Amino acid sequence: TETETRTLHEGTQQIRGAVAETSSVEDVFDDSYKEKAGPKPPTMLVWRNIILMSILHGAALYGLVLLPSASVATLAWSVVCYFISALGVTAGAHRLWSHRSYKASFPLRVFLALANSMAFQNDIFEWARDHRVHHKYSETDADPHNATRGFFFAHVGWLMVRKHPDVIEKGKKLELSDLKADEVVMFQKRHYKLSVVLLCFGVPTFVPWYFWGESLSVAYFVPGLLRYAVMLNATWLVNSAAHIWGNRPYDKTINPRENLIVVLSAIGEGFHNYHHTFPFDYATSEFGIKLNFTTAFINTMCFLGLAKDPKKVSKEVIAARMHRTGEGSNKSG
Ligand code: ST9
Ligand code: ZN
Ligand code: ZN
Repeated sequence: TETETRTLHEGTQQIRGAVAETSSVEDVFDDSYKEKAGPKPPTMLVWRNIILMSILHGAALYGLVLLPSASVATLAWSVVCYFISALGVTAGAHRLWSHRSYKASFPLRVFLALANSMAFQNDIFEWARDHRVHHKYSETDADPHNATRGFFFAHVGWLMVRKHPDVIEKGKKLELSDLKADEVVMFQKRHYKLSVVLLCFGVPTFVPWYFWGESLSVAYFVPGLLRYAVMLNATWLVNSAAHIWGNRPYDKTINPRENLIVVLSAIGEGFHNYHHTFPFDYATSEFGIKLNFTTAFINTMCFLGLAKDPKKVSKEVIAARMHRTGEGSNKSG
């Protein structure tokens, strides 16, 4: 089966080549990497993160308690903040910057970078670097949120311990020049902390308080902290749930799966078996805009002339791949 995997790997590279000759994004699974033999390095807890994450989730629970006293306008604003910050991750850090699955104009990149700071999930550069090692070394020691270490580690545990040395070793070898050359990415990285204070916490709190007289505590705990915590967990479910539960219609040899709950909460990012099979497809799904708000957003941006060159895998290639490696294929896995 090693030659089989090798052929698969080359096949994916060829498709990428056919889809975009110029692309050099390192997001295709690399089967040549082998985990080091011998005992694993000890898990080193990072107490600062454990404490901050616990406080955040406690505060989010308090936001839940305050929910009935929030005005309708504040609830609507919380939803708006959820969608903006989610787009900063899905359309921004993920589909644009990690995978280069479409091209975005300067104004769109500025919007996505601001939205990304509202999401406070590490700066775009760090997010995309970790995400490329996740695809390239998926489910191994060099995957930052290696799902073979269990649900909790893949979900949030990985943010509470020191990284496995292989994540850093392999990450340092990645091609990241496209990110370094993007002035919007580098600007956001330079001003990351300030942008998070203003956009993840400041703006969501200020708007309801200033424009419709919401109480400061409701404004801080609902569109601020509750929205942030829910959006984080929705994102983390892609790494945990969608690597554990669901179908594998495209490639039954890998762990990532199609998970409807994650599709819904992560505004279109739960078609994860498809996504790991064809990481450069801008829709991250076979089905275009179906249940996929992010794809609808990118289509709208293309329509408005703010984005272009979305990469899409053809129906024929998808069908051939499903036949060859999908759960419905006749080969025994
Ligand atoms: C958050 C991120 O939540 C969530 C990401 C989720 C990804 C999801 C993907 C799924 C698909 C997309 C779907 C999107 C759906 C969205 C839906 C929305 C509704 N390569 O990091 P350090 C270097 S963040 C190369 O300290 P430690 C690094 O540069 C939440 N190098 O490692 C540094 O070098 P130098 C808020 C790397 O000490 C050195 O190594 N944020 C790499 O092990 C040390 O780096 C937090 O909670 C790499 N890959 O600490 C903070 N990695 O020394 C979390 C590192 O030269 N982070 N390096 O500067 C931390 O506190 C720490 O990173 C740590 C590890 C404790 C986790
Ligand atoms: Zn994944
Ligand atoms: Zn991805």
